[in-house]
Amino acid sequence: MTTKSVLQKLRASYQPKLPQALCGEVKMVMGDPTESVADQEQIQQQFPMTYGMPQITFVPDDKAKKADAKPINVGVILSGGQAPGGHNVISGIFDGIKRIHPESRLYGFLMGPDGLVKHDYMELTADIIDEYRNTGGFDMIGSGRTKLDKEEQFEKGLEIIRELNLRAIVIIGGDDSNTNAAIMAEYYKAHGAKVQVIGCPKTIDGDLKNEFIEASFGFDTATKVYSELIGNVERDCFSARKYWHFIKLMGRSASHIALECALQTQPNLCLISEEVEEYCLELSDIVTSITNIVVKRAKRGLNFGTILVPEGLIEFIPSCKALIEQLNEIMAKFKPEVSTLDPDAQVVFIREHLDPENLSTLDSLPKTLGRQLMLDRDPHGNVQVSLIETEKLLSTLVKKKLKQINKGKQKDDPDYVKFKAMHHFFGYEGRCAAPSNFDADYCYALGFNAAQLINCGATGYMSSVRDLIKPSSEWRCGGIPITMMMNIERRNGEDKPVIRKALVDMKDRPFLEYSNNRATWSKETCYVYPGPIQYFGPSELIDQPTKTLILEHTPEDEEQ
Ligand code: FBP
Repeated sequence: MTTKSVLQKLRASYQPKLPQALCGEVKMVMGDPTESVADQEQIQQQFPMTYGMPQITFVPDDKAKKADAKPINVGVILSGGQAPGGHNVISGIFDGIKRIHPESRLYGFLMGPDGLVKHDYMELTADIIDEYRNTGGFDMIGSGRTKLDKEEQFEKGLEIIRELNLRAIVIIGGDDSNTNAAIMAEYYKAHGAKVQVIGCPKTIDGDLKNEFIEASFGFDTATKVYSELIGNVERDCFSARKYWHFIKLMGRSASHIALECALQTQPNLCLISEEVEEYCLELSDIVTSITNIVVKRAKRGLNFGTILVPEGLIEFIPSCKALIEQLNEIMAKFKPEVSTLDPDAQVVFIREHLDPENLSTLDSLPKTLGRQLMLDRDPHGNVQVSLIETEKLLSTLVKKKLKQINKGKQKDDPDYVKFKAMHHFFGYEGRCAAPSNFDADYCYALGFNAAQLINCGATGYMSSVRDLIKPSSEWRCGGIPITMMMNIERRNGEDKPVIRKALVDMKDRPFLEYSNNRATWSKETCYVYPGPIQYFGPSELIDQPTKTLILEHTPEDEEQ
């Protein structure tokens, strides 16, 4: 028996607010046939059975006669990195299928997609579900990053699906895992296996979003946790007035997390990877812009500051991007050869296969960074950016530049630029936090909605809950065909159909809000201290969604 904190005990009784659309009997409304966001022909060719399906919307239908419902058995998989609210998606599915029929059963596959292939599972009964309601983490059944896209895996899965008489599998994951959900749905449909596959949008990174999926769950809570921490660092920084804090933030490729945290905490600088790419900024340009801010503040006696660095930055610096792309190709192509070599021999081998231009980029980077770029990719072919210490790289290069600027000056000269750096990486600190009210409600609705999608026979769909800045009772629920979000991208040295990642768009309001304010925030000290997530109290304190969501979905003329 584990000891529970007071908050855990009180939070267990929180009843997530269910959208009105899902409170009683529902009617399914089908939209028009759909198309993928790009590369329509190729996507259609690869998904002949599930391409073009209509969008589904659920509307309340009190007059609907309860059909002769049968029990539904469902299997659930948590896939990829942890994100606050995963347990509520599972409890939503559980309550959803139990409402359809009290004898329905839910099975959790253990430690991610591997659990399905290895037939490692547990039945999730009411007492287990109740233990985990409104809690952070994925520890109810564990998670994993195994890529689920091979015929053998699907066939192994089918054995246990048949044994447990599962009507559906729900995959709770990010863009890669939901891409695999679509591949799996297509495979089972094409092979006449009567099992449905439904995806749920999870990732703290916030990059699984589009017109129909307004947010991935976990982004709200994680950014609130990081913003609390950044606010605390800023206040320390403003109290001591002697350090520059370089704070790297998770988020893999996209800079949504860094941007949201910047909007919440108003640091002196927030680098946005997408902007770096747009303006073809090289590492030296970034270092110059940071140094300029440090020097300007120093002139006003402000030898301190806070800088947010998105963890994927390095992949967006054009020369580094070209280098990483070629490294990805080489490492995928020569995987068997490279894996037998010791680390030093691996570096020699890879260097020998690089183009001269990429080799010279590699040589211009500090040795440790070069090594970090050559580390193993994750099972989906991504560079493990959380292992790359960009925050330290930047502060070291700024220090070097300041050394030149300070050359010939004494430390007590009035124009000597003082610079002491501190480093932080906030990522794992936020992924398992107790979900905010927003994530607790949103996740529960996603799960409950997934049960409805299963009940209406959908497969290859993502659970979609929209109108998220409205009160949760007004949220719109339904399903979006996963193929609709796909395009073709280069992965592991091959062209693959994948869900298009949503990067920060510089025309969108969250970025514009930052760029309109950044000059003031860099010069002055405008820090905001958001404090910890609150779970009890007035609605304005406990139910606020992210600034990103509000800016993206509130028409400008409706803003107060
Ligand atoms: P998902 O895309 O699976 O949600 O994971 C996101 C993430 O938290 C990234 O922000 C981070 O770069 C990565 O996972 C870290 O991966 P790991 O947990 O394997 O160290």
